[in-house]
Amino acid sequence: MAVNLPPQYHDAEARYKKGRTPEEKLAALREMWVILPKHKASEKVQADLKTKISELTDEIEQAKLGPKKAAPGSFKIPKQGAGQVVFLGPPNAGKSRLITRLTKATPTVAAYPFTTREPVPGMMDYEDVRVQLVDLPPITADLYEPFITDITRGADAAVLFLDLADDDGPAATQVVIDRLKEARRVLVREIPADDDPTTYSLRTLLVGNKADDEAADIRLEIAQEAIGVQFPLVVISAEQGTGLDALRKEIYNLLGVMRIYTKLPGKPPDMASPFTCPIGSSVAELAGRVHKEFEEGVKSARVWGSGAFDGQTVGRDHILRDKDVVELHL
Ligand SMILES: Nc1nc2c(ncn2[C@@H]2O[C@H](COP(=O)(O)OP(=O)(O)OP(=O)(O)O)[C@@H](O)[C@H]2O)c(=O)[nH]1
Ligand SMILES: [Mg+2]
Repeated sequence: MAVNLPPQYHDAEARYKKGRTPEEKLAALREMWVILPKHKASEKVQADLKTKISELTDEIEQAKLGPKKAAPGSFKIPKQGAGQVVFLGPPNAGKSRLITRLTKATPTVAAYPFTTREPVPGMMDYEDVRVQLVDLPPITADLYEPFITDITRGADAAVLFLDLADDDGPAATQVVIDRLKEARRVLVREIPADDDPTTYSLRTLLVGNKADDEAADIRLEIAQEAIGVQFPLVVISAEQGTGLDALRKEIYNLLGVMRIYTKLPGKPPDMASPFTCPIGSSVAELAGRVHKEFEEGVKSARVWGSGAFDGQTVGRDHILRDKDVVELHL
């Protein structure tokens, strides 16, 4: 779908390109954001613009902190699988223990706080897809690794930890939420439609861990009043392995993606390795996932699956549904 951009947008874009300082560039980007029509056809442009605004805002703020406090090397974790989900939480809440339960990764698990110092990725299997989980260092009022700001921008969603074996658990999780907000990372149940481009909202699932503790119920009640209402909640014991099936499903759901199986003409579909794309994606968007150049090139498709579709030919703008089988015609 083509996006018709008003002439003022192009003027602002020219100012962005000519901008000599990050501040000038940011001002132009903000103008572009205001002018940009916000609808489905412009989603890609919106996303690119948001990323640029967010990156520049971070750059300007880190420069203000001076070279010493600015982020050292960044730890970029290349995305793999259906999406990337970061683990955020206070120290000792069981983030690393849970990663060892859900993936083959082996970060150190220890009975003292501040064990994890660097991001550790691992792949979680969920039915026929894989989701990338990233273990991170803890966040407290005094400790916030600057690279968490970078990593959370790249992530698709977050799991926020609540330690049900610690009386200070609910308060410690609230500190995590507040500290991230200072870094313009906002944990939310759903991304708001009028999302502020200078902040980065992350869809978040609250995980109450250590449900095996004898006073876990009381702490859960306290937490539910304070923070439980802000997010969907899953209660687990990483140590005993309870609640993990429900958790896998909720983590996958957080990504807001659907699975599409592709086939070649005259061949059976490839049911072993589906493509994943955002719920509501069109034939053209799926084609772009299969191969970058296919997004422009795809003309039609045959679709099996959703309701009435049993091999019907549809256009490139046809919206696909979860578990459709699709044959792309270029
Ligand atoms: N009782 C109980 N203990 C748990 C559970 N999950 C983790 N633990 C223990 O809690 C301690 C901390 O676990 P970690 O996984 O290292 O915690 P973390 O959140 O990664 O900690 P940092 O790396 O310091 O942020 C360890 O002693 C774990 O064995 C659980 O479900 N129940
Ligand atoms: Mg850890």
